[in-house]
Amino acid sequence: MVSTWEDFYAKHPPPQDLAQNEQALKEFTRKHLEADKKVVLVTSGGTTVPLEHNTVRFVDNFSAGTRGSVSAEYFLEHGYAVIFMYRVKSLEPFSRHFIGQKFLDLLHISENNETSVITVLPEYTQKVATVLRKYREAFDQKKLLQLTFTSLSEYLWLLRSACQALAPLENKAILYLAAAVSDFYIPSHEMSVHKISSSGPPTISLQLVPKILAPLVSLWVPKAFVVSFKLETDESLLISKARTALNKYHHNLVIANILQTRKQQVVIVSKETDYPLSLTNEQLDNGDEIEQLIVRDLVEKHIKFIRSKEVS
Ligand code: PAZ
Repeated sequence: MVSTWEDFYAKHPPPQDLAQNEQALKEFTRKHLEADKKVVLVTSGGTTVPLEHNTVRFVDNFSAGTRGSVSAEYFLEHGYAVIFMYRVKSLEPFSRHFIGQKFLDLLHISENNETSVITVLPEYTQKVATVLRKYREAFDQKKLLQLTFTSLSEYLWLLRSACQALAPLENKAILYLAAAVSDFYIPSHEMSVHKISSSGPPTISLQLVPKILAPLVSLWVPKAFVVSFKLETDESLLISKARTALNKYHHNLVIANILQTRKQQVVIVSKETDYPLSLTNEQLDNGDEIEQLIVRDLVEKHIKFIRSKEVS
């Protein structure tokens, strides 16, 4: 059985920090609306579906947050203000360059009169400086707002609030929905309160998540430029599924990708056309990022979209 999106919101309470996030969203979008800036909402990372109310176990969706965090940086470079809505502990713009041990490898420690002096190794100084400058500019000039979710329900509540805040920007807003959102969930009233016992194999019944693109496109941000992503593992289904989504939800674009090749190739699918964007093996080895091509392509399309609305 599929419940409606209204049902989902009625049966799942909002996250505790929603009011605070809504305030931040309101201030951010108001500032950029007044400055006549374009704003993009980038969703990134996977949602969890808890199996218990006191959650010990959950079903997760695959996504490292690379697509979203890299794209957010390129949108900033193109002059967009960015709302980056991401899964807790997935990759974030700027800090993604220095994750894990890589960060410690950048540093040098020397002892000086019992004082430890830590510096960036000379061979990395330029890279750190470049990233740091962009990071400071984005935050000091309030061009980047970061908000987090973990579970499917938190994601859906925050997404709706972000859309409500973006609606006044009309066609100046892009929705770039790169998060990997679960298609299945356990309704709140069917979920075990405590940790499921392991004394026997559990029977877990998942329901379909209502398709949130429907109200998003038709009700929440009907004037925005909406881009969804389609991830498949079977190449023969990719384009047909992307097109089906476009015909069903009437949004602007689907970016289709295959799990194993997603960093090297995507297909940009609109109602009329589809074409690949790709990197050669050499470009990939050099550290080029396919998100640079994706964002450049979208920015051009967004400019045309805004112009088309001005003349019509
Ligand atoms: O986050 P990541 O770079 O590891 O992966 C990106 C992605 C594959 C999750 C994204 O490009 C995507 O396709 N998102 C939508 C997934 C879906 O069909 O639900």
